[in-house]
Amino acid sequence: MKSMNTQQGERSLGGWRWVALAALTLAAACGQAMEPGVATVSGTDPEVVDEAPETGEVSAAWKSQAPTIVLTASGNIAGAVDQFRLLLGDPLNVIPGQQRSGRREINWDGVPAALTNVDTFPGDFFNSVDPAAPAGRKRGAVFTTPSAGFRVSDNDFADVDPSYGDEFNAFSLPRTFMVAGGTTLDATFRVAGTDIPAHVRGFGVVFSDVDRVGSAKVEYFDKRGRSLGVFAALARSDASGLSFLGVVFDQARVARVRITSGEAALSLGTKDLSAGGTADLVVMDDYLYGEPRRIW
Ligand SMILES: [Ca+2]
Ligand SMILES: [Ca+2]
Ligand SMILES: [Ca+2]
Repeated sequence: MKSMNTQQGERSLGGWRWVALAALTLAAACGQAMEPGVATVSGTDPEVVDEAPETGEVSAAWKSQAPTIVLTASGNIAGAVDQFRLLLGDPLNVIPGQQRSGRREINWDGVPAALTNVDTFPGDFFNSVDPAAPAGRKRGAVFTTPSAGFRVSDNDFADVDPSYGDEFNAFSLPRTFMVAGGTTLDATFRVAGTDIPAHVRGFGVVFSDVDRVGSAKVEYFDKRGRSLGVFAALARSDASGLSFLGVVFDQARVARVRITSGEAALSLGTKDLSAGGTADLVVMDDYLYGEPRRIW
């Protein structure tokens, strides 16, 4: 990325693409979801960058606003998810406390049966601060929602409405995730296993059954609450119905993400757009994010 001087570079690799952005050259586009493959960045501020992102011949302005990488894919997303893992870095961290590098992941598949297929999945399940809790519950991500709660499913939500079993698919089997009674949630970060506020380099999410571009999107915010941009997932493009959206910044600066998953809440009798309904219903699977680092 260090040699990139144009305002936007893009290349497609095997059905998915990544887009590198020079934030300083892009017009602000607060609050607007991007078109497929066309990324936008808004609200970046040189003050939030406290170190030069790259070596080499770069302008002062460039140093202050390094590129953002947006990775979008639909259909067979496995390669894109692997590429996103590389962008976030190895290893996959599985122990509490701030690690020097790497990333964290949540695939929901280890959630206990008692917290599966109910609307009471705790938003802080993956950042327990209880010393007695297992390491697997200390991943530094906390979820909040204005809606009723959260639900993890092991049947693609077929127990909510029978039509959902065919509608949705897991990327990692068998469990998927959704807001209960709504479509939006916020994820914030902590030093894993603590209450210490943290931020991450990037965040990505797998969506299932995006029929309309814009119905599934992620907005990124810095530690001061300023938007770093809104990015929309691509529409589904094969029988799996999966889409992936991930954004990586040059350094830890994402203190919060707001995820919108679909246009309506799941409920008995509410059909997807593709099944005679009026709203595009979407659920989620894997979350991948950079190692949460303390906000100073
Ligand atoms: Ca299914
Ligand atoms: Ca899963
Ligand atoms: Ca849908």
